Amino acid sequence: MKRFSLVALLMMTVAVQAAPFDVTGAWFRALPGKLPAGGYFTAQNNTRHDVAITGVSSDACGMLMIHQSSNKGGMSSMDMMVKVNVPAGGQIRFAPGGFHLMCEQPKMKIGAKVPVVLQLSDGTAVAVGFTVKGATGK
Ligand SMILES: [Cu+2]
Repeated sequence: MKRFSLVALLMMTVAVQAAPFDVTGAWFRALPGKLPAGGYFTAQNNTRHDVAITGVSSDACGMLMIHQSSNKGGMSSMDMMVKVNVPAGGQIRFAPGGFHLMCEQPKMKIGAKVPVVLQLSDGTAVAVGFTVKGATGK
C-alpha cells in the first residue's frame, strides 16, 4: 500500500512538470507505393521566449523537410520552410492543409513508431516518436 502511494506520487510529479518544449500527437500518414509521408504534431512552447523549429531529420526518411500547404486562388501548393516559430507560451499545430513534415522515401510500417529529431533555435534538439498511420489517418 505504501509503495503504491509512492508510485502514484511519482506519476503525478511527472504529469505536472511540463517540458520546456513539448511535442504531442505526432504521427505520419503513410501512403501506398513510394509516395512521401506527411508528418503531423502539436508543438507547445512552455518557455517565455520564442523558439523556432529550424531543422528536422529521421532515419525513417531519405530526406525530411518542413512544408507549408497553402491555397492561392484555388491552386494548392506546398512551400518549403526554413523554420517555423513557436511563440513564447504558445503552440503551433502541424496538421493536414497547413504546416507538415514531408518525408521523402519513407521507410515505415503502419502501426510502428519512428524517431524524428527536431532541431530548435535555442541549440537544443527534441527526439519525438511518430506513430505511423494509414492513408485515412487510422
Ligand atoms: Cu509537403
